[in-house]
Amino acid sequence: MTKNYFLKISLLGDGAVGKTSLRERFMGRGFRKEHMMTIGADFASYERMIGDYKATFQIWDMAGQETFQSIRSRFFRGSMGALCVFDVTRPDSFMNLKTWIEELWRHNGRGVIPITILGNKADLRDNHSVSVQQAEDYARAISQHTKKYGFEVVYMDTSAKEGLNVERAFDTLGLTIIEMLQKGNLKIG
Ligand code: G3D
Ligand code: MG
Repeated sequence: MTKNYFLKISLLGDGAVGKTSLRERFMGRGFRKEHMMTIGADFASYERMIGDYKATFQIWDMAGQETFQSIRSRFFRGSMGALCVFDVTRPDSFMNLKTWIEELWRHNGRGVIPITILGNKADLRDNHSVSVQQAEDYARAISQHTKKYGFEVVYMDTSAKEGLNVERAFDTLGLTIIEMLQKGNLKIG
């Protein structure tokens, strides 16, 4: 019997960058979600094969409470990895990722856990947008720090609207978490 990996993944980033849209695009609209009122968040589960691995994604999404610091720290508790989302047309949402990621690592209870950086709304990219080059440089800089924890950080352009790289984003993060679990680099429980 194949082992089933349980993956608790958080979606983080400023309001309106497209977190909920990415999740809906990944899981389809008919999924069941539950609301955790105490932390203003929804979570939904989704089973899926990543290559030869069987994975159950439990995806946590903030229900419009992105600006409340106290809620943010509780939201991250128990995460095993995160998709860190900004909107390519809003450079401020890119700048703010630094704070989001610091909070994730401080409050999840396992320390420096895997992340993937997503520049969403790539379908709207123009000359004023955050460039792929800028975002890749940022991911490379963070990787210098995370390498010693056993993983590297990748950047992807996404579009929840057009479906660009949506499955690839979740699978890449999922696979990184599975490899960390296999190597014993991620605390469970
Ligand atoms: P959030 O969960 O991060 O707050 P949402 O963001 O998923 O609610 O998305 C915010 C708005 O951006 C929504 O528009 C949504 O349709 C739009 N959006 C999300 N992803 C994309 C994308 O990849 N491309 C484009 N063009 N739009 C996107 P509305 O108008 O419904 O508020
Ligand atoms: Mg949302």
